[in-house]
Amino acid sequence: MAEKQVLIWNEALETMPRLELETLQLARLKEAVARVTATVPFYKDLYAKANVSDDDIQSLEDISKLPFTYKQDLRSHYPFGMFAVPVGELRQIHATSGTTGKMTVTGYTSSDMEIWAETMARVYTAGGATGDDMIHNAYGYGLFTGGLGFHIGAEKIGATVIPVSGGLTRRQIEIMRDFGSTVLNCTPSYALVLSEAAAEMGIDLRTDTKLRIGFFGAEPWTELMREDIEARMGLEAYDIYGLAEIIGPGVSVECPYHTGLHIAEDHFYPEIIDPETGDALGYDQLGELVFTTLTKEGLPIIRYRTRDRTIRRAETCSCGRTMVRMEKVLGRTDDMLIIRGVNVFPSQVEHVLLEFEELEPQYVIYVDREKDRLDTLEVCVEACQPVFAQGEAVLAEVTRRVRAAMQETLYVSTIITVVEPGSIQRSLGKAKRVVDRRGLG
Ligand code: DLL
Repeated sequence: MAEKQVLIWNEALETMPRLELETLQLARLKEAVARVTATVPFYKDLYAKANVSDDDIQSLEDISKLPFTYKQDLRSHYPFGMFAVPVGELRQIHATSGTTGKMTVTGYTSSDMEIWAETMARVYTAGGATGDDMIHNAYGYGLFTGGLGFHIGAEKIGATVIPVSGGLTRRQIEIMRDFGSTVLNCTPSYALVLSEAAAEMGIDLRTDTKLRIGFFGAEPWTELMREDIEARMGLEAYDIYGLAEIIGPGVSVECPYHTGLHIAEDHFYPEIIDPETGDALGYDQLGELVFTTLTKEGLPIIRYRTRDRTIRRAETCSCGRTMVRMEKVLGRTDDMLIIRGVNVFPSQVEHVLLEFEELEPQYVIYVDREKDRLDTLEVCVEACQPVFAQGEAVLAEVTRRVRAAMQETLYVSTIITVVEPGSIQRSLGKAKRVVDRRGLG
């Protein structure tokens, strides 16, 4: 493989000899388990029931003696029940939407914010960004961790950040061209939308802008999409992964060799397990990613089931980092859909539909990603007979109201198609409610 220019933010930690790293991880793991047992009633009860404690952790493999933490645990302790510090010690709060309409809330102490900035500084540096860069940050600012996570990392490396957030696509193109943006942060699907808008405006992003690096994540994307984005934008595309429960963006990122995403293992301990049995799987085996935060104070979390499916790779990387890599996320073990970076659960859709007396509880969700377009979410649902018989004007009005209710719950626009009763195929076994045509996973 040809040699690449490699920059490393924190050489001492990111290239630490494995043995030293594992010693550090073990010490931090024991400490984290002791801390959550002392400060979070949920963990105190969980470990008492399982009859385990930090004393049982004598090696990193011993982590498998501890029970898992699930998204549902965070939901049932909404909003702050899983926090290990008084709310007043938090500096920032973020949240993501969920199945029951309840959000998953995460919070950061000063020290957590520092860890987040550090891991995001590693991300930028891994992709070759420096303090000289003009960073166009098109991830959404707000409760979503994308915007602010990328923002604090840009500040940390001393770059200039344009906090443009999402939307107003044409204006974004003008900003990129006129301000001289060199780095672009957004979801991969939004990168395609940007490139399409640029073409419509007669702007060639490869020659009319200074873009050179892109950090794309928050949703699954394929190698083909990478090639497409790189060709249209004239930049090098890096995959970045993370989740709000663990820290937000910054859990792992590619280096210039693009042979998987290096995990910030000194802060986030990764495991791969069999999602059915919960048993630990080794390197090179496909399974569900599980993370333990080793250093977080606000919302420490032990053995969190991410539901993301991937493979860990242990071979040393030409970039010199010793941190293990995970392959691009292949999809999820559960049914959560990610539409334009927003998490959507089929059960949320069902919940909205069942509120309408005018509808039958028969529906199919179609997810599409047409070439160069954002993901579309279509909900096809049957009207009940008396409503259907009233004709087009009534159906149009119902459609409008369902669309509005869906937008309010999902935070994403949907196409609603109300069809004749009986026209959606019935199933003898489990109903297939979701047809994902994006070809991922
Ligand atoms: O999406 C954090 C983030 C923001 C990552 C910006 C990268 C860039 P959540 O909203 O909590 O956090 O969603 C987390 O998104 O469990 C994965 O299923 C998915 N995901 C995140 N990054 C990637 C990626 C942010 N690079 C969920 N590839 C995760 C595939 C990803 N899926």
